Amino acid sequence: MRQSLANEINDLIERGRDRQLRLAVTGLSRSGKTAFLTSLVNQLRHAGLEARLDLLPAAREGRLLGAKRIAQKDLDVPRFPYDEALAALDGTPPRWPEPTRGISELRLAIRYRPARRGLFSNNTRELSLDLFDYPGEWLLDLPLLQHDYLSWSQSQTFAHSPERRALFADWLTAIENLDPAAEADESRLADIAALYAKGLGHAREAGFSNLQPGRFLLPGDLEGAPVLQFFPLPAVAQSDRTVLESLPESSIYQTLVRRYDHYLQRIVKPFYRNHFRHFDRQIVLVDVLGALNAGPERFEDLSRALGTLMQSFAYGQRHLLSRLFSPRIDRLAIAATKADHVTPEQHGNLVTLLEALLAEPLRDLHFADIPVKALSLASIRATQPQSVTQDGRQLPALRGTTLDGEPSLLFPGDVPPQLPDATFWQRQGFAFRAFRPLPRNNGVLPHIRLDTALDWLLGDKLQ
Ligand SMILES: Nc1nc2c(ncn2[C@@H]2O[C@H](COP(=O)(O)OP(=O)(O)OP(=O)(O)O)[C@@H](O)[C@H]2O)c(=O)[nH]1
Ligand SMILES: [Mg+2]
Repeated sequence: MRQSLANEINDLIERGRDRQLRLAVTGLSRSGKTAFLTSLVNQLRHAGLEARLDLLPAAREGRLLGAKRIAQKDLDVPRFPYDEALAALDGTPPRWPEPTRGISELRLAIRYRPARRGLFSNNTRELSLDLFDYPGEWLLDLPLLQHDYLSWSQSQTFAHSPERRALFADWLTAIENLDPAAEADESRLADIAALYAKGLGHAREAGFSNLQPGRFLLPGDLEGAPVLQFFPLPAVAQSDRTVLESLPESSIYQTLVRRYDHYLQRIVKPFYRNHFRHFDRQIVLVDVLGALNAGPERFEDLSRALGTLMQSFAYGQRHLLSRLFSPRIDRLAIAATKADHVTPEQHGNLVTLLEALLAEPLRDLHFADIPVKALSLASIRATQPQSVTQDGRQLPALRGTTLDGEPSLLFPGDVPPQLPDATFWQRQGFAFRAFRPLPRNNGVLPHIRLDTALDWLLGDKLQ
């Protein structure tokens, strides 16, 4: 206890001196968090030497001296597998880093020379940057903190989505005649929970994002534990709360309530308390192109998932969650990742589309007076832009190598500048394929605008 108080005080002093920055890299699964972190470490390691960070003034002015990984604070959290990620990217053929299965941490010491020289003109300074990585699926649990079992059940509607209903068909059949007041049967509940988890898995494969609880998709060490054996009961939406609450302890309803509460108290809350508090800056990574590729229903689903997710971050004092999160994030970036999937003249549209997708949370952030920058980036480039001549006209195209090793030259399509209407999907849609990452150049991962993101997120601390 005393030790942790000492740590807290130490942290405060460090932050007071402007020497420590905690950056939350937030994004749903496959949004590009691990690629972003890997590239961030790689660029900062090579800053001042081989890295191309012209849009970061400290680098451009030759003041950024590089970065080094240092011992992290929480010794019981694994270290971010940077070397493994690089080994995959350096492989023959180059591979993308593996999807993340657990939490890992990273602390970087960034060394720089201040812009204004003081009395001791050659003094260098250090900024320590704390980062952590986690499976995107787990982030989806954040909105659960705003719900109790009943309101969560009520929020799980399937009525408006025939596609979702089809994906969850087995589970929906299993709960059709389930009486919440009936005596709970352990093995039956376990079977139904397994069907629910299977439905979530199908929905994820089909490209949906708004999937809860996240641990059902990636249980980690909780595989098979009863705490993961619950599911919503959409049928209770019309029921009276007091009637439900007076059901016996052994009823299905009360059993599910207990498990949900346990999940919230023992899994979700500690996860956020230990890892999502005390951030100074945040970058929200969004795979806009992936959602565009997947079709209209998934696109709306992503917008909803991000909306509820960002609402849960208490930037002000309005939320119940402000007790869990300190409202310290004073600057935020939102980024459309994998921008190298489209030709450069589409990047502007990608940003306005991202802003449209996040319109609701952006309004809240504006209200809370939090400065936000929207941008598109590629943490690790996989394509090269190239112009091709067709019918005497110069057209932009992309050259890359598909994951199967096929060289490919294509124009992936126009990105709509606003939320697309039905005609967009009918007329054109959008199609991109995954490409192999490009090899490192002089040890540095090729990127697009990672320096812009770094400048916004930590440039002022390097002055
Ligand atoms: N072309 C391109 N593809 C990228 C880029 N960043 C990520 N990707 C692709 O997106 C996939 C997911 O990226 P990750 O960084 O693993 O995503 P994540 O957010 O860590 O995902 P989880 O660990 O599952 O939560 C990668 O395997 C790549 O195929 C990029 O800058 N350019
Ligand atoms: Mg990851």
